[in-house]
Amino acid sequence: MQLILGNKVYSSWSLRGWLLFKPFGIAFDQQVVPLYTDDFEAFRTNTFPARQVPTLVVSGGETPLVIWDSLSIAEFLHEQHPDAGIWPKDPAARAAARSLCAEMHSGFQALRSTMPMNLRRRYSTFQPSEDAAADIERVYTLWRWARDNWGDGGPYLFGEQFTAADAFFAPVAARFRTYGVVPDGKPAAYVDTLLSHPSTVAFNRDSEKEVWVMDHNELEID
Ligand SMILES: N[C@@H](CCC(=O)N[C@@H](CS)C(=O)NCC(=O)O)C(=O)O
Repeated sequence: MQLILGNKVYSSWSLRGWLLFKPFGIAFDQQVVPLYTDDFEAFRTNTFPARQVPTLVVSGGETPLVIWDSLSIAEFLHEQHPDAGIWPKDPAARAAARSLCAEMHSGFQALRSTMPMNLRRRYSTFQPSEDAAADIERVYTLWRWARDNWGDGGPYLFGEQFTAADAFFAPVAARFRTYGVVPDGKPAAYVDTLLSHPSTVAFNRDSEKEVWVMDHNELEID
């Protein structure tokens, strides 16, 4: 299986894709293709019909299988490795985890557009817009709700085991660090948990070797 990723500094969906493999011990090869470059256009041509990263290419069949969306990758890996713990075992928790991922996938527009992931930067003067602040509050609400209902036995949203829901929120934690968003209480501990997970740390370490700069992901503030 080859996982095609964008620049690790900037690509939040690539971090999600990475965290669907690494924490679960699922083996994969990776290829990093910098976003919005000729190489990215070549990736689109060569990996039809994928348009975005992360994209998973599964070889071994008559033709390679192309899976080009993080939720589809999560479901495919869960089918291949049902005991890996990608989704919680309990059906109610599993449905909740899927709902959290789906909301991350389709919502949080203000947070995603005005606070682009940038693992290199730390801003001290950033002020979220009203809409972004509402998204941030919604994130806290969802984290508290999941942890209050299922999080008792451990540091993750569903307790002891890191799941896809944690993978989907890890880039949000990275944004909070970059933009100086400091939650109170339990959400703060959860941000630390996500950022100190060995697989997040490994992704971050890889990102430090990258030299590409995407101007539209760089804010003109301190
Ligand atoms: N729905 C996709 C979103 C992926 C996505 O937006 N990827 C960005 C990089 S973070 C991308 O490939 N952007 C290039 C483009 O849209 O042209 C998923 O869940 O994987």
